[in-house]
Amino acid sequence: MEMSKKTIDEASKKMIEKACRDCVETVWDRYEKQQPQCGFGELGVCCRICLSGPCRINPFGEPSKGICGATADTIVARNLLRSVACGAATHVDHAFEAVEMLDMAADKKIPYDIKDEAKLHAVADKLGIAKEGKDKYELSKEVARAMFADFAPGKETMDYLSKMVPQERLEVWRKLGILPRDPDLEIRRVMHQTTMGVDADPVNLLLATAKMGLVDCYSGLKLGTDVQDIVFGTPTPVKTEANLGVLKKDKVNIVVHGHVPFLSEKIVEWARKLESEAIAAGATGVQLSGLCCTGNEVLMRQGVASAGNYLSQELAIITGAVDLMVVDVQCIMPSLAQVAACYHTKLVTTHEIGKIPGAEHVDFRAESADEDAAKIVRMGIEAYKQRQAAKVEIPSDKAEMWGGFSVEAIVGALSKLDADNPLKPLVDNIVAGNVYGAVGIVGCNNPRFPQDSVIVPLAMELVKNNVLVVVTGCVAHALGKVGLMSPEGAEKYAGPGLLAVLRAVGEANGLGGPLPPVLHMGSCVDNARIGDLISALAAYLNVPVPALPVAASAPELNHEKALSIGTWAVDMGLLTHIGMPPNILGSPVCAKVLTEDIEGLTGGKFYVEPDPQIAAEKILEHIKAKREGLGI
Ligand code: NFS
Ligand code: SF4
Repeated sequence: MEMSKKTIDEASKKMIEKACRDCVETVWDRYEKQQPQCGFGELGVCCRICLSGPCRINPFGEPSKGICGATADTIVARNLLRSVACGAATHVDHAFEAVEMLDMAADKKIPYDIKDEAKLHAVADKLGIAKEGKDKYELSKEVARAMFADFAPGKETMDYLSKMVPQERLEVWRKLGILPRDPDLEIRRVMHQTTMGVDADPVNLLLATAKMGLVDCYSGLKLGTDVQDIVFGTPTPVKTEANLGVLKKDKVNIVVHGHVPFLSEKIVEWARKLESEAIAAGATGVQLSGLCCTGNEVLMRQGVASAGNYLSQELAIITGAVDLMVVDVQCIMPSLAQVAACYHTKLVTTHEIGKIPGAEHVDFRAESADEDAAKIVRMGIEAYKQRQAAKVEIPSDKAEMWGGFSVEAIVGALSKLDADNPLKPLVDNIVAGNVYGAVGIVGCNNPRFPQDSVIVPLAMELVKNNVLVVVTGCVAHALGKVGLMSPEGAEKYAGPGLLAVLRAVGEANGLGGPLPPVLHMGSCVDNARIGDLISALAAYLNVPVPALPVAASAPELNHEKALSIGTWAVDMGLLTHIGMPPNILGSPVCAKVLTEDIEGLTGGKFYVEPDPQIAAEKILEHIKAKREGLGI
């Protein structure tokens, strides 16, 4: 496999070459060994839901049905629904743990405080909880109870949905019959609905899929984001750096990887506290960096540098300079244990559901978070002493990257232009055409695409055409590395209209330069922030969400989570670009409903296009049509 098929990132290229020299297998080697991948699986027409199977459908003839009689449409729709439900389950589980943390923090049972009272008050207001006479712990307790109540049966739908979304969306979803009751019931129901001999109707299965998108956001993304803001603080703009060049030769390098900030925030705290022990061990200090979404969480709130995205996780270890990588859940390649074994790197798992043979497991608990985090950081300092200098090669590549653009931070920055009506300057500029529209680019890397090769040109093209880009997830790391998330990136890449607006906001905020043209809104869970932003814009303009000149994109989607988030984006009424079809092409019905018919129901639809230039054109056309619809 040629290098150009693996990545477009210079640091990655160097480390892939080093992997070859060091005889270390990487994701691309395994990808190659999997070729050709199973055509039935790719089309989604393989079923192994019951023990009569596995069954597979021949899209060109016989067999046209599984042993039970299930058609390709049924099998594809069932498989998709299960995937989306699994994506939703990860976010719901993450959010549930966060609510448990909030509840324990309110009882002062764990060493986490309630940092953001303003956010706590904002959430309490939305939920209709009276604040008067309650301190932050009492109020947090009530808020946590209200959140827990969303996991119990008895309501038409979750409060976190009905009280948080535009009324117009609520009506659309009610009419479609896709309002979820509670997340656990709905996920359980999907398991039931998709087992052998229950639902054979692809349209009914696709409606359940749309419902899972709502479970994903309102019992997952939004709930998790709000709780994490309450506990750790709502992000504000912060400057840091991105790419493997952030690793430091003379420091103890600790990399956090995974998703949940309850672990990574404590690691950050203890890495700072134990700096003197690192110095005593012969290093000049501790250098922390992050991968994937937990990297985004600590980047947004603590300014921790980004080591890279999904496809860089093995490469970080291949530098030979990572002393310890600590992981929790999701997107962690099991191969990390084998890669770490080729170096001195300590790989530490921390979550009861996320163990990897070959890694050391530290049972990280909220109650003993300080002791556990200190222990892990000390393991890193110990490992540093074993570092093999001859194996260390850190690429010099890195770029300035800004993060921390929560909705609150964006509104705060805009309020410097208009204190009474902060959204007005943005909307006025959209109306005037200086800002042509906005696109949320989110999601993963996938070895089917050279790393970042769809993400980067797509973002470049949109920014050049005066589209404001907001990002989360692994896309943020990709665009940070190429300099699109710095003031300099605005000067270099933004179209003239957009640049003028970014300059005006930057100047009003005393930044001494423009805002970056690509705003980092956080982890994948933080996609809820993008939802809040577009809801605020729709409310300001008094139009339904699908009328806005905006779109969503997951150019290099990989995880089931990307599917559940994308489904929610379609529920929101957005054109949702994806770089590849999610194993559905074996069903003409599913493909047509998801890319065409659903638009008549929610206002949104999926659009599949692997070529970033073509995708950018289509997205720009879409924005143009929406602008015309608004008469601007
Ligand atoms: Ni999102 Fe984040 Fe990255 Fe994809 Fe994985 S880290 S939660 S799923 S691969 S963007
Ligand atoms: Fe085959 Fe039907 Fe069983 Fe699926 S549910 S494995 S199609 S018999």
